Amino acid sequence: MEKNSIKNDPVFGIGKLDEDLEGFPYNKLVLLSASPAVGNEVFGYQIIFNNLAHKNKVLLFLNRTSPQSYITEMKEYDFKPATDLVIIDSYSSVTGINATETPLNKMIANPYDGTEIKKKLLDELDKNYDVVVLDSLSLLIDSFDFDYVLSLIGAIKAKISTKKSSVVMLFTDWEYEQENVKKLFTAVNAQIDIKGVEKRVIFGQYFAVIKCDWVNKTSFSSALFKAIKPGGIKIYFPKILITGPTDAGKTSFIHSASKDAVSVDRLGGTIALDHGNLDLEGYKADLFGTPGQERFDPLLKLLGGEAIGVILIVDSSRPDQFPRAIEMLRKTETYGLPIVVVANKADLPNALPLEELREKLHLGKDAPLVATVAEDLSKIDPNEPTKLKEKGVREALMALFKQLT
Ligand SMILES: Nc1nc2c(ncn2[C@@H]2O[C@H](COP(=O)(O)OP(=O)(O)OP(=O)(O)O)[C@@H](O)[C@H]2O)c(=O)[nH]1
Ligand SMILES: [Mg+2]
Repeated sequence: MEKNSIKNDPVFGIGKLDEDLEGFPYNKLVLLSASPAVGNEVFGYQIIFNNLAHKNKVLLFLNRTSPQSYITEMKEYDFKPATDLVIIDSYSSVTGINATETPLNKMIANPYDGTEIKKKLLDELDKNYDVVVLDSLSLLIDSFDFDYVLSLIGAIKAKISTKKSSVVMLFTDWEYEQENVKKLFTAVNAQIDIKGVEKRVIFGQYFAVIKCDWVNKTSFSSALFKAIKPGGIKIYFPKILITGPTDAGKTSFIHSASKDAVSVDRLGGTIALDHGNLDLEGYKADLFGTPGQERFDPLLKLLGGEAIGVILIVDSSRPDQFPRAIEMLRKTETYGLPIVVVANKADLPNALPLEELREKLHLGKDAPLVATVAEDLSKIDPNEPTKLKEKGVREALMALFKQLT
């Protein structure tokens, strides 16, 4: 047989989806449904790349662009597809691109001939592909109509039910008639929406599992993401606030967490804000740091707006500042958001032990509290932020990311 036990099942190759959906079993139809403002093609690139990397056999039905430009785009995300990707090219022959049929490149002679497309695709499915990607369903709907596409989906479903194959279909909802869209959603085993988060402006994109019939759950999570070149889909937190009393080490933390942070500082104190972005274990985040001095408090509410999580930094040796720390959560209006408390300056002789800090800060016993300390004590300059040891910084960030996903 063409499959054996060492073969991998299909994967999404997008950590959060593979985790939440407990993998990607055979005989399933998955719809990735995007709103027009948000691109879904990178999901296709990533799924194809990762399945090829897992030695799965992959078929791509391509009608949105030419195979050449599809592969070029994939490479820009650092997805260099193995040479064994099979493509049904339902694009080139209308553009006059001179494309010839090869074992890897199957040509649709007339992309306006629904019968040809259906026959070629279904015949190809006999060859036992682990994963089939249809890019794009919306274009098929536009070229033909919903009835054609629903009957094609029905035929694909029947075909793969006897095979070790699963299908991913990319769909953009161009405000089609809702009744038709509903039929489409009903026809698939899993539906994943890809949308923009709109709060005055689109400030983020998220994907959300709407249904999945092979996982026994009543509700699924959603995740903010960003498509990065190179790198692909990363879970992305557009705004994490770093706040805390003056001199606690907020600017130091942000510069230690990101390579290219910028700060508006004077004489060692922040007078406007810090900003940094980071890339850690598949997560991306933008960090915004507040000043600590009270004379800048009018900025706090502004800086805290639309934050989705907060890291509160305190100086472990300054319990006198703890009430101010809590007050800053209120002033930034981030009280109640997912939080990690960072107890910095663990090196100082009068730094309090973590348990005492927890009590004095009125933190519950499960609230994440992480100690951090300067990397090189001999280099500390009272007028400059300093680099903190990576371990504590990473631990604090991961503790927050865990709460956010
Ligand atoms: N001893 C010690 N000093 C530290 C540590 N971390 C930072 N510092 C020093 O503490 C001072 C304040 O650090 P910053 O990062 O500027 O603090 P901040 O919270 O941004 O301060 P403001 O912006 O004024 O509120 C600097 O002189 C740092 O070098 C640490 O772990 N140990
Ligand atoms: Mg600062």
